[in-house]
Amino acid sequence: MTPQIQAFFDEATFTVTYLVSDPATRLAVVIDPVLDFDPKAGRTSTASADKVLATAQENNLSIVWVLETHAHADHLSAAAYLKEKTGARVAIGEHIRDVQAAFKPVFHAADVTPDGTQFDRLLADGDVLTVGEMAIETLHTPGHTPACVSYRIGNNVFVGDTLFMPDYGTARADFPGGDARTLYRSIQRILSLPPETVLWMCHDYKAPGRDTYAWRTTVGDERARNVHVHDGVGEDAFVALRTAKDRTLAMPVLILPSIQVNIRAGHMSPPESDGHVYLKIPVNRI
Ligand SMILES: N[C@@H](CCC(=O)N[C@@H](CS)C(=O)NCC(=O)O)C(=O)O
Ligand SMILES: [Fe+2]
Repeated sequence: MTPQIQAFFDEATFTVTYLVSDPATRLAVVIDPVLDFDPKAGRTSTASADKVLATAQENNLSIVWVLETHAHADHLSAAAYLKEKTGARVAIGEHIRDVQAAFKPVFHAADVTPDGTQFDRLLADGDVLTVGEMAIETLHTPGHTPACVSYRIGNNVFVGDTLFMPDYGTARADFPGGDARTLYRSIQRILSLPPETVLWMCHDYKAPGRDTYAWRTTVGDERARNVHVHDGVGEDAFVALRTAKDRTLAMPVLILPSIQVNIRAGHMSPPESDGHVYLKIPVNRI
């Protein structure tokens, strides 16, 4: 079984969304869909998600799951929109509960129960979703966030923000609940897969000397030349490098709108008494 994989790159947030389908049954999943958000105007758009829906329709695909690799801190999820349009169910790693518990007080979000019930399915390490002839295995790969998971479908692994392209390195580990040492161990787990395993990134920011975006690599390539974790880089050296780099990074532009929507499985906060929806900016909290 070879899944068909179509990638959609959102240049506003450097995010890659995947439409992965089983050619035999035309059943499909969407991994990490983006809801466009203009923070200057406070306006959403479904243009990016609609491209995924149009491609699914053109190819006669039924989207049955939306899979999140984590509660993204840099873009809003279109999971709720895709669910409304297709009836797909929404799944995420079970440790989303920890992320909800951490952020509920930050946003004083009375409606958010930190039990993951906003999602249709919470995935534990080793859980397998069957979609047509595709077996989608969940690998818990924490470190960037505590709830991060990767999805393995045969020879392909959708790694979320566990790894970036070899010339860029790895994701930051300084968000609440993030941990560089834990990230290193998750990365080693991915890199222990066969060298020909294909790895699909959730983000690409280009890299010095590279002027095109890229999101597909292999375990072998990462082991040979990932600038942060190639073979031979030990845990302590990685932790030192990652921690030093994280000290230089500003918060993502969309972290505040993203997290409050994404812990609600892509739903906005409930409308206020005037019927309108407001997102919050907690002051001096993160
Ligand atoms: N400039 C981007 C940065 C987003 C960001 O922090 N991305 C995370 C993944 S969610 C990361 O690991 N970035 C690594 C880096 O910027 O070097 C933004 O503002 O959205
Ligand atoms: Fe991320």
